[in-house]
Amino acid sequence: MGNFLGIDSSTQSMTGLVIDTDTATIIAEVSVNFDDHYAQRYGVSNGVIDLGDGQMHSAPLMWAEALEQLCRQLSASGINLGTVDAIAGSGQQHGTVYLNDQAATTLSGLSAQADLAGQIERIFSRATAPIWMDRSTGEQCRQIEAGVGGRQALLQLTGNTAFERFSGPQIRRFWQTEPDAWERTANISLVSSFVSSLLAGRLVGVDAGDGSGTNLMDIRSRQWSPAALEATAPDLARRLLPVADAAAVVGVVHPFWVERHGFSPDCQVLPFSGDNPSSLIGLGLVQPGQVALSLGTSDTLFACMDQARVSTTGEGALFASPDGTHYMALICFLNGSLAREAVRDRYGLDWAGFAGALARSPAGNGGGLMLPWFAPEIVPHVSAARVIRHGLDEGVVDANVRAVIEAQALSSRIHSEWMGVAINSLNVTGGASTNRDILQIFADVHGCPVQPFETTNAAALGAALRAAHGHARARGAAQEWSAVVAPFTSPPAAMRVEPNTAHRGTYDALLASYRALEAQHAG
Ligand code: XUL
Repeated sequence: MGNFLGIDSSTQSMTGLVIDTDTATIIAEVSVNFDDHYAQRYGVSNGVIDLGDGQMHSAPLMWAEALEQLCRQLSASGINLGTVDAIAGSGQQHGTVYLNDQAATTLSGLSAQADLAGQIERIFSRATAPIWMDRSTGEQCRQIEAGVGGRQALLQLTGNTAFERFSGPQIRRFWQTEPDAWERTANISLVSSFVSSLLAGRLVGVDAGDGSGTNLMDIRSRQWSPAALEATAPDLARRLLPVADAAAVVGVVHPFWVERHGFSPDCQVLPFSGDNPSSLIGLGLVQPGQVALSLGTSDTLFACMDQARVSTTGEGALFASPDGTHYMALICFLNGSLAREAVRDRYGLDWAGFAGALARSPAGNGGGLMLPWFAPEIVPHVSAARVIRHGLDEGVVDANVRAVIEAQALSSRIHSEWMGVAINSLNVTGGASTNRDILQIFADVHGCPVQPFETTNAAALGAALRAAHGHARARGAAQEWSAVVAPFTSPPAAMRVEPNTAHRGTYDALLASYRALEAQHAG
């Protein structure tokens, strides 16, 4: 097939990853760190401009500079950009870019004689872009929910209740607080669609994956919802481009990229998606029931779902998958490594000691349970830190170590039930995924095989895979998604941990008692 470039424009950096589908290898991966290059010029720290009062913004012009820098770094790493057949990408979700009526003509008329940022300086109706870390829109969230008939109505319509970080509330706040600049706004882009527009030299629409992080898109029809637009800001329909088909090539790169950076004039551009939907593809989750769990400070669960089901109690976000048919659930358990480390430190263990304690203790822990809320929990909602032990003596080291892991596995099962799809494979990434006793507990609790999984940048890889898929489709040689992702996302089978069927009864009983204990203390 060829070489495909995936670009992830994230909060702190922009990453480019090139895959060669003939050899199924990643042939380049480079990153431009925003603070390293642009801290002075754009006033960013960790990629973010803190404007006070919860307003967290970034600079779209900085992303344009980074895109050129990324191309230079890819070339310097030995990649001939002329061999790239197609480019797709992803952006940090939810951030909004406000463009004036000069944007479309400026983008199409770019000259290769000058740098990109200098030429597009005047296309913005707002110099900065609020991003997902913004916490200034609480009031707007409530107003939008009320405008569509309430919180549950917005949830059912768009797949999510209004979140402060989502695009719709950001847009509404801009309209309310800067009406003059709003009037000068001809188009609103997301981070993802802005970067793909720079490559294509014209305004590219938002894909359904990122569209579902706006509170503006009908999650089932994958079109902007007139009711949600109406509840958000006036004349929004004409400011948003139609939702783009993530799998359809939008055109070739603008000659700017050919002349200045050596891309082929035939190199195709696809719509970009959000970083989480893109990671779904990069983790290989293209069949319902395939799930990945990333064990970090917080544990994050990504799942591929067959239908747009929602959690009525707010236990996760729902996005459309850029594969065009499926949906994804994103569930964040705040007490991940945070809780594992708290237990490890409480008993003066290192990780080897922690693993030993797990290995020595019996499945089901003799019924002993812990609610490991060392910090306020997101899922289930727990407003203040508390650690509850039930049938568990705080003094017994091994049982406490087992209790924290069993709690996390049980909680991940209970709080993914709303997806309405049985988990049939679980890929676990992150530091703790090398511990086979941890994986065994997850396998036993979920009753499915669990595999440790090393990832690079899953969002950038997902984008490169989308580029490969879109390129084949444009040539009339469409491939099944599973065939596209498999060569890059299949963990080695030798590492697989199978569920121990002898433990099924033990964990069924423990699940019931954990559920009851949690119901008593959560909130
Ligand atoms: C998801 C979210 C973050 C950003 C980070 O809803 O807000 O994960 O996408 O880039």
